[in-house]
Amino acid sequence: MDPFGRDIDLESGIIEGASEKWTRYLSDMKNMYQDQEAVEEILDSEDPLLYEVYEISVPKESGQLLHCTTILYPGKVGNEYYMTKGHYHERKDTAESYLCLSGRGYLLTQTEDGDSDALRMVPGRLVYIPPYWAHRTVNTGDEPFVFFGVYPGDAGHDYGSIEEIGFPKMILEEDGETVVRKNPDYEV
Ligand code: PAN
Ligand code: ZN
Repeated sequence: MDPFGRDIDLESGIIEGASEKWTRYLSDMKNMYQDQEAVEEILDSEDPLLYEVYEISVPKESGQLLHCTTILYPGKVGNEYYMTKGHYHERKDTAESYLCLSGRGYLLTQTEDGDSDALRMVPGRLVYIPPYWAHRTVNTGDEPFVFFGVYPGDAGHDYGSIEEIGFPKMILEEDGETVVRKNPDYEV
């Protein structure tokens, strides 16, 4: 393959040109929110789009780098903000960098040994996800939360354990404030 360039709109996160795009709706991750009554209530009337991911197509091979933008929309399910599913990389020894382009939110991380963290993301802030750390993002603002990510081509995504156990920390709105709380349902 030859070297190439792509244009990324730093506000909207849209990548022009030959990129792949995928989307996630509430129905795709309805069991991952704590307030299941709130989930059912929303799904009775609509199935909101939670986020879109634009990915620049390169071979998913060792030595390549994948680049993508995520556009995570604002909203809540009960008092829990819209979030991504979250995953470990299939090849667990692969890292990832996220650069926040617009909006605001949090990066939630965890390891299989039970370590966890919550890092704030604002435009211009880079967060680094070392190998072996699962990662999820949360939109705590009123605007789309947009970030750019780079990770190894052969990393792959493993959603399985996160679908079952979630993350140790949750980001909630309480009395108009954004708070980081321990996930009461989390068990290793
Ligand atoms: C990101 C994520 C993206 C969507 O590109 O894939 O933000 O989150 P989920 O994949 O957890 O639904 C990334 O971390 N890639 O490795
Ligand atoms: Zn990742």
